[in-house]
Amino acid sequence: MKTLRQYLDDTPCEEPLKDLIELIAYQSIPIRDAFIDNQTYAGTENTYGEEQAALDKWADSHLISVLGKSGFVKAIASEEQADIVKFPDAFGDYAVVMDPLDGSSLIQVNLAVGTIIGIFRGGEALQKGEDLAVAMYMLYGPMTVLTITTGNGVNTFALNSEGLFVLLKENIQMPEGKLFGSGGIRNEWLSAHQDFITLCEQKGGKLRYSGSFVADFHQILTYGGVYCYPAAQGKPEGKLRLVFEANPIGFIAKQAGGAISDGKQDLLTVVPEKPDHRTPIYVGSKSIIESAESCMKGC
Ligand code: FDP
Repeated sequence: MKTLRQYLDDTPCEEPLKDLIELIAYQSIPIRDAFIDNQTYAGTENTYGEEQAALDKWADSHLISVLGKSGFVKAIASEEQADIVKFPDAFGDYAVVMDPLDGSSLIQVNLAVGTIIGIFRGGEALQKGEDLAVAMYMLYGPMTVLTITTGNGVNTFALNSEGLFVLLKENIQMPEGKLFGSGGIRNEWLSAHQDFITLCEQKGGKLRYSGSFVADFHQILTYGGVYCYPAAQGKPEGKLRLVFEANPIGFIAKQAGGAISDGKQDLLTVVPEKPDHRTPIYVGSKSIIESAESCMKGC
């Protein structure tokens, strides 16, 4: 079976980028090993005022330490850091954007959570999503899987018993499926979003929402449909972040034939204003995202 390295060797990626991708992908092993000792909350809040899980903090400091020492990376924008972490002496010129542990509320209940990563060339972390060189996530479910694009299609690898990522699914295309899941509190949804969810139901859609963006997206990538975390009354920016969550996942969605939108525009074309730029998110099969945009138009 083709290993991650063999796959990377077939891409036009430059050698340091291949090394950086492998380095990050295999951090899934120590991160997964850290679950057992980091089950609860850390007693601290991140820059967004959200309670940090111990594993959020562990994965964040682990990845920053490994990437800092590697010399490949000039800058890291992490969901768990208020400011961009800089490595001016790095020999490499990549910038990494990351959500070290997405879906933290599910750690204690042993549902799937993941690590979301984007890599830019040029050492600058606040770039448009469409300019990503690489988008990937490691999903810690019954298997540990890596879904990755380097801009030439989407592939998923599974970590085998020898600790190697081997190809599981090649050239993934997202079907026009009917799953839908929406975050937020129904009573606080805008009426246009309510209309969109009603439309999904009228079209025979089936509700699927776990509370882990990366896991819910993995399901949408496989079966088709839509994941959304909308704007709400008093929260026009929604909950999720453009830089660490929407852009890497949206880049993968687009490479698989899907789309990502804030309800009005392709999120991959938006220049981030700051690391913690939040945005409403609709990501999934192309025609459902078009329906979301028609419902949200003018609201
Ligand atoms: P979490 O804060 O637990 O890391 O953006 C973070 C996120 O989870 C997403 O992974 C998830 O889809 C969403 O928030 C869950 O929010 P709700 O608890 O409001 O549903």
